[in-house]
Amino acid sequence: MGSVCLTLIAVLLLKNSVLACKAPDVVESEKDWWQTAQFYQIYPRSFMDSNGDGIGDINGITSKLDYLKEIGVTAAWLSPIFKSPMVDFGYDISSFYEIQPEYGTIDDLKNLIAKAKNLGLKIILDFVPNHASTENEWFKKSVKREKGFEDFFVWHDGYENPNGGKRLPPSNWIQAFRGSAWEWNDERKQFYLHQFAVQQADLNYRNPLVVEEMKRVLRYWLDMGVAGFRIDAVPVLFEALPDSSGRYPDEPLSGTTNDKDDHDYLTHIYTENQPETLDMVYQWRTVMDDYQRIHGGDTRVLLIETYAPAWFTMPMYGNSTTKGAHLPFNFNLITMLHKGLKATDLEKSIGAWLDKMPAGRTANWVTGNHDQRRTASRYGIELADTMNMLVMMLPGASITYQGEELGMIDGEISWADSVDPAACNSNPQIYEKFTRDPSRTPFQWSNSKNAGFSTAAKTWLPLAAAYETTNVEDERKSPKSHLNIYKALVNLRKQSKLLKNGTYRFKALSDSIFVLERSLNGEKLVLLVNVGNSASTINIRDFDVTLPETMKTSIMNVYSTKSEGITIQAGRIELSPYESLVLVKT
Ligand SMILES: *[C@@H]1O[C@H](CO)[C@@H](O)[C@H](O)[C@H]1NC(C)=O
Ligand SMILES: [Ca+2]
Ligand SMILES: [Ca+2]
Repeated sequence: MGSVCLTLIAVLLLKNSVLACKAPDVVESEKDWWQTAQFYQIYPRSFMDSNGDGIGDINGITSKLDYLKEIGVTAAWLSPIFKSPMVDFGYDISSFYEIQPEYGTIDDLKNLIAKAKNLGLKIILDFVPNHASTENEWFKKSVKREKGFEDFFVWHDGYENPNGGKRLPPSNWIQAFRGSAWEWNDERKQFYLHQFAVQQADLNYRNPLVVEEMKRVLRYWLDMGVAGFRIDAVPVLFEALPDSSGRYPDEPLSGTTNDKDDHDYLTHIYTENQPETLDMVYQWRTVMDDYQRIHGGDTRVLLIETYAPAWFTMPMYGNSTTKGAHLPFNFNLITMLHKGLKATDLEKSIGAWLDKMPAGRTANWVTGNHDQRRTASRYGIELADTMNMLVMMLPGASITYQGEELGMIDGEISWADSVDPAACNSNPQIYEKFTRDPSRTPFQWSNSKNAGFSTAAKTWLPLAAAYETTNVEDERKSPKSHLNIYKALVNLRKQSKLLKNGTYRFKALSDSIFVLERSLNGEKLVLLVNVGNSASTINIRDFDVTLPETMKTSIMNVYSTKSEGITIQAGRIELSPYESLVLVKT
């Protein structure tokens, strides 16, 4: 091989050809921006309020772009900012082409995108294709059967009730926020489908006019200069067709709950993960790629929300002939972990993505979002830094939900203060099981009034109690704060070719000790994690005999008593309870 190599160099007279002769795992492939990006989810309603009405807004985000830069963000994804009656806080869109007035104007958005661009930041918008608000003109026209809109939504007569009274819905399907997924419309005298709230009518993707209109929506916002989209609720895009008699199939009982209104009461074989949905995602990818080809500029990305099994999530990346989403969100660090998690759980959940991901695709890591309890509450504040370390050091793109960099915890929202339909459609006894309000409390900028989020007397959701110590201003001052650990991780990630291009190995060394190793050109970086509450002494050369005898500490979490840059024996590393530690070569 060596001589072939030399011959090649001699023949081609290329100075750098020697690289091509090394083993495949050391080729430093050029990566596109999104493949190593640090994505940051902004929940606009709770990020920053610029005009004192207690509600976050676009100008508030613009005023905090320096902060995004400070924490190393590549691209910020904004949860929906479109016109909406706010039944589901913007996920019920009454005009896909307009900005919700309380969030600002189109000009405010243009200003945000322009200022972000000056700082080298990209803005990504939320695309909510599955449904429109029943306040949307499209729905109103569909109710009236106006030409072109007759079949914009999923309509059905339902069935006569043999006992008399109200007509029966077309099938037993249940919506995400409790109760039937079918709602009677007395004007059109038919049921319409809503997989989410009654006010969120499912669009009919079997209608080519809907498909075209939604592509127009994508191009409209691409024209404003956005860098791509996060696509909401993709698995529920298509539903099964009715049979030849026009009857939609009932879904089978799951057997996991007796609560007949709970979405989990049924197994969703007809309302989720239908094959047509994959093709729609591929078509949206074509919209992105065509746009870039025509207008130039950087790759416009698609990040896809898919709470689905791997057999459906992985094909979202595309198949052998057609490209799909750049990044279908990897929710394994949410769905496969729980409080009291063990190192073996980490190994399983990480492996479940990396082992199943098709070759040549880019991984991504998510630990929280606006639909989940806060990471630091779900797994305990002990693991707040550890989860950030994993997200930043595992191969591929990282995704941070606003406040995770601070170790923000859930707010405590009473029944009276609850506003999330997932909570409000239940009752005071059970709402805490369903509510998403606790992770949506205002962002914590400082320990002053309303955590510096707003000057209003009352904010749209109450502040989380922890803001007096967990906030940007205070954490900036403390060297071992969650924020400063996060920033150190980001710096490491930005500087490290190894983290961008290196190979990976990971393993649970015991119930409580997890190790992740990244390697490139003989360089090695090790993340050691103790998820348990007792101290442990380990020999990481048992895991990798090629590791040097001594290594140097780099980044530690708040449970570590070690200092940065000290030399330790790889054969005998003492880890404190909950200690996480990044080691580099001396
Ligand atoms: C890939 O997806 C496209 C679009 O859905 C489809 O037409 C094609 O048959 C698929 N190819 C393979 C190999 O599955
Ligand atoms: Ca405001
Ligand atoms: Ca649907």
